[in-house]
Amino acid sequence: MNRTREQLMEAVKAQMPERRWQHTLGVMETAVKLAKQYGADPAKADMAAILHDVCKFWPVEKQAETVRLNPELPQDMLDYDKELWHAPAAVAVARDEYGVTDPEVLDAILYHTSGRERMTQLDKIVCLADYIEPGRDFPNVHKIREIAEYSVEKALVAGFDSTISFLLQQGKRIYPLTVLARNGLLIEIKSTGG
Ligand code: DGI
Ligand code: FE
Ligand code: FE
Repeated sequence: MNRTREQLMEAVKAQMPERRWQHTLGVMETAVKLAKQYGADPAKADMAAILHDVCKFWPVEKQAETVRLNPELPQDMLDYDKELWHAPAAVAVARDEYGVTDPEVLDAILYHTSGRERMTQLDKIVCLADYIEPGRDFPNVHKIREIAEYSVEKALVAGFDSTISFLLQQGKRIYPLTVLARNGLLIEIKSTGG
């Protein structure tokens, strides 16, 4: 509790392989940059980015158990792909082990993988930074980085499109909030004349 930012970073780093820590550093840098560019709080973006994948390398059963022990977290994520579970688990860890109380930061962590229907500016920025941090490499990542130069919403739609296509190819189900997130972003883009 009440650790300095450096102590928090050490604690998170200790829970993952070096490669995932480098990803976390990339998300921090990118999220702060996007926050400044698109009008979110850079300190909140930094905090959410540090913690967003803290549980990624926990055994999946421990991730699921952590979610089950906290009924206020969205239990329905456990009915979908296990890749989603590290996000709600990280909220419990951020709050209970590292003393994070800011609901905006906790929500940005919670929805960093799935997105949600009415994404806040902070949600969008953390989710997009996770897609485009400099270490990321997947088909279309260059295109999404280009779009991120002028529209956070359009870039996120492109990110969700690639994730949804990937899930379809694998024959997997899609968590409904991802579909709602994409629909919501498309409506926002339309209403601002994009
Ligand atoms: O934890 P990271 O690897 O940094 O990235 P992430 O938290 O965005 O996790 C992405 C993975 O989650 C990606 O491989 C796709 C998978 N996934 C499984 N089901 C869903 C999903 N992603 C979304 N957005 N929606 C799903 O329903
Ligand atoms: Fe993640
Ligand atoms: Fe990540």
